[in-house]
Amino acid sequence: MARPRVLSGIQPTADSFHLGNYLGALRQWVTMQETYDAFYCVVDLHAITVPHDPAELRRRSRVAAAQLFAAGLDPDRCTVFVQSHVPEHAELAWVLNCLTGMGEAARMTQFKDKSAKQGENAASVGLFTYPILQAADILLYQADRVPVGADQKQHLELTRDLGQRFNHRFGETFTLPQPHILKEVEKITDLQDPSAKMSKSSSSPQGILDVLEAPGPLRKKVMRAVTDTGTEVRADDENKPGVTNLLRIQSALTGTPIPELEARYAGQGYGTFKKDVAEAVVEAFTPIRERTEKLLANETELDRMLAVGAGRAGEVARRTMAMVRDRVGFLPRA
Ligand code: ATP
Ligand code: LTN
Repeated sequence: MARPRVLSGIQPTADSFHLGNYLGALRQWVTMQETYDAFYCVVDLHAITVPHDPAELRRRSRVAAAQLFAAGLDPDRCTVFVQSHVPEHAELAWVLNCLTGMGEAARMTQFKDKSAKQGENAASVGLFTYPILQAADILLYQADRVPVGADQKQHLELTRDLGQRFNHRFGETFTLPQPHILKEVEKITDLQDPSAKMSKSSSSPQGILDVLEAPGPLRKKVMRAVTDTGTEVRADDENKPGVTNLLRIQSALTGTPIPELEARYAGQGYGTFKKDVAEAVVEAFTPIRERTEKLLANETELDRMLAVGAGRAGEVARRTMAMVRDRVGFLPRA
């Protein structure tokens, strides 16, 4: 029997991925390549929904791809590609745009947040239709599972709704995907503001742990992370959100259950605990940073790996799109 399919994407909108991307998404991508037919893309079409610089986008797309390989995605086990290399993403997005209600799109909370940041009328129409392009990414590959962080739940619901609507109107065409969200790491928070998710577009660089950052600054940021009143290392989302976030990080990185960590640091205060968290982060990131640097030193080879990925992704995408064109009623090209 064929393996179930997985697809996910990540935006090349920063010079490095951060710990939230790594724990919330990337690590699952690496695990899932073993048991799924996996497709992972650097979503550069999504990255231009906000103002951008072309040279920077080109650089960041390569840095993003290099980090994916460096984190453990193996081109022999999964397909890694750049979204704009497969034009069917934009083509399917158009068809889905025409199936989406204005009100339905206007309810997306990420659009509301991001457009509010830019000033109401400054936001692009592309930002408005961002989740519909995301639905196209997923449906194009007939994905069964989509590993993401908790912030993507609503976009996954829209994807299922659009897939179902298409199937209903035009005949069974798309697999309806399930989100794959790991509860323990679904929302890693900002080290300076434990009420906000760690985010590339966050205002405080002190609150973000970047995968490509040097050990010195990483350690400093963990040591300066906002903790809570008291001295007890204990998980308590309500009263100790800062410490709880660090416990989740430490537990995910070392594979030690949280109760065991609580027992280990009992009576020791925050200092020793934070030092150990910092070491766990440095240990996880250092090999990825080193491999990323190596991959970036040979752009020709990196671009070749991405071309192989685009070739494989394109085959699947063209198959789905041929079906979609026919079902929608577009004339075949003679
Ligand atoms: P931005 O904040 O600019 O939207 P981002 O940091 O959320 O960017 P994305 O490229 O949008 O990064 O997300 C890539 C993946 O990482 C998604 O699956 C997303 O859900 C996940 N993710 C992002 N931030 C976190 C976080 N703080 N905790 C858990 N998962 C996260
Ligand atoms: N919107 C997503 C990125 C994304 C994505 C996808 C995730 C674009 N296309 C397809 C999963 C599947 C985000 O993480 N902000």
